[in-house]
Amino acid sequence: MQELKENNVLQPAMPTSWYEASKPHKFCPGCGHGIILKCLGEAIDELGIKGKMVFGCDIGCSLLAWDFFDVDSVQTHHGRTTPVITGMKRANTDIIGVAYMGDGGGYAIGSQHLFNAAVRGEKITVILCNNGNYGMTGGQMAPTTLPGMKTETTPYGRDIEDSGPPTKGPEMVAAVAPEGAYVARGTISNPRQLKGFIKKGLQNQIDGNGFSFVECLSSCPTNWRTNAAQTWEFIEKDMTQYFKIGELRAPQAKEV
Ligand SMILES: Cc1ncc(C[n+]2csc(CCOP(=O)(O)OP(=O)(O)O)c2C)c(N)n1
Ligand code: SF4
Repeated sequence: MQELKENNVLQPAMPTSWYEASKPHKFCPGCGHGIILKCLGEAIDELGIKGKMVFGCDIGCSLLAWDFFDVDSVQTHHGRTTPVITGMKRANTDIIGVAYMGDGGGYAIGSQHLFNAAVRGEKITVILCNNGNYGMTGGQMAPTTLPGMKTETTPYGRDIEDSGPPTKGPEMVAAVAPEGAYVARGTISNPRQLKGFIKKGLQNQIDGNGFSFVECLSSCPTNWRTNAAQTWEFIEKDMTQYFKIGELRAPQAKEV
């Protein structure tokens, strides 16, 4: 959808849950964070939950979203977004709490928080951006770096004999979360589907069912050192081959 701005230039319509004064956003050109946050913004709009939202972002490039939404927001220590949002939700069960983080935050330094929140079935929604590296600090190896993938700390490619295989977060969460969990993996290369997964993850919290987790395959062209075509190909061919797209746990059959 397009809308005319005051200067008569056509602009893409922004979700009303976005904070317009903070745009243009601060992510690099071609970064997937913006696509994930657009999906989240549209999902918030469509569910009509803007007034109830609390958005938490992590350290890593997700922190650039600290003023992204026109909702109560908090920026937390590395990987601690999950327990911070958990505490807020426990203190006020009326809120809809979203913890947003990178794969470094969620699967390395914050993995204990993600794992235990999932085990306890906390009624929050965690959205994790999997871009295969530590983006903000210059592209070091992350738990999700693919076998053979070159990063700043794996200049000859990730050797899984040394570091083990890449973490499959949704599979881990799906294995340990109690009944009522919603777990899915989407990709920025299919935003319509990704928005649907995020919407179901929010609806699951609205319904009070249990823990919700959506991993989003994403791009980091700055550190991957890829052009637009190479970026897309890496997500579509390499990432989705290892990280399978789809829903792993879905307690509700109803449409949202
Ligand atoms: C305790 C701690 N250790 C290390 C850092 C440095 N640090 C900041 S961002 C970051 C990487 C974040 O990567 P990821 O979570 O994958 O998010 P991305 O930037 O890729 O979106 C690291 C290691 C830190 N801020 N705090
Ligand atoms: S460094 Fe990577 S993850 Fe961070 S804003 Fe730039 S492209 Fe996005």
